[in-house]
Amino acid sequence: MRLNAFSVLLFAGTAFAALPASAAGELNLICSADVVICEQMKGDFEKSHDIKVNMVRLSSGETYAKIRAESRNPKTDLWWAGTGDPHLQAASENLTAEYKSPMLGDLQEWAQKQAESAGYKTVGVYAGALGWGINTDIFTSKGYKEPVCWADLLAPELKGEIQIANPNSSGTAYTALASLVQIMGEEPAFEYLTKLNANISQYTKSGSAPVKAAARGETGVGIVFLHDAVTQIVEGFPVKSIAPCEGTGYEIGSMSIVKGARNLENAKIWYDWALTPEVQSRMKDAKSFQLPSNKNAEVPKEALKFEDIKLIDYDFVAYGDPDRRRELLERWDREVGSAAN
Ligand code: S7P
Repeated sequence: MRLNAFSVLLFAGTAFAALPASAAGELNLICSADVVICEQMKGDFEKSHDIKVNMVRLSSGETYAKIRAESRNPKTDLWWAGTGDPHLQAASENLTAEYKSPMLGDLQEWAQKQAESAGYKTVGVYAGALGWGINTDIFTSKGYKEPVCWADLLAPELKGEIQIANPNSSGTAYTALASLVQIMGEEPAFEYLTKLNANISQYTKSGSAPVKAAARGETGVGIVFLHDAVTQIVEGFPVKSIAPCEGTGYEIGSMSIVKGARNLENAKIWYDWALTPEVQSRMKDAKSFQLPSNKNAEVPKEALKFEDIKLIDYDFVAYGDPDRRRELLERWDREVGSAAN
């Protein structure tokens, strides 16, 4: 059969009409995990969908600030990954949109709870516990004692040997701040952080930077998520991961659709896709070793098991509250950040 110009147009129009309006186009994405997994996710998604992903990598606190600043004219459609607290803070300020993915029922209880507590304006995509990674070569050559408890990080011999991120920009560091407040109580936690400041050489912008610095021998200790320390171990660096003896906090890494997203249907397509077991099982290929939220996803053999770590009952509702965030960060700036070297 030969098609004339009219029938081609008619055919094209019919075919186009049969597709969902969102089957092509763009998606403006902020990714708050490590850049390697961000690139893998973007690549995999673009291979399997006719949607171009415009991605930027920003730390969790930076993303929250950007989404807030753009709330009247959102430029971002979807925020994938990053610690759950700022996602909850964004949800409670109505900066993110309610969406109940058909995948919800396949998720772990902690991921469903995260969604429920935020009126389905966010959802859990992975989980990981906080701790630190030490450079074992530095510890051996300098004869330092391995810190196994938060209290050990105050040892005078560790002066200038520790890095942690700034909790204003980094979700990892905000999790550390909120965890210490929950473990010790607010006054003792700030006393502790003031003392710890003497041993901190740098407050980095990104959460995983401290353990990357430790891996390369630029610092002895990086306070980070334990899975970020495991990544460096798997890369072959002389790093050991340590979960603090007093107990520690954890993250529910989350995902949210921005309210007023210009590419809403595409954002939903990514959202459902990112919750599938296939996608979550691929995270380990980017050496991303968090615990996946889909019950049917493969748990990487390198992932640290929550049962082996003394975890606190992290209060996501209280520390995911925007006012609580503001209070803690203002106090941190006054008492710790302003005194930093
Ligand atoms: O690297 C993976 C990971 O630790 O990065 C996220 C975290 O928010 C890092 O970004 P920040 O700079 O905001 O700290 C975590 O959610 C994730 O597990």
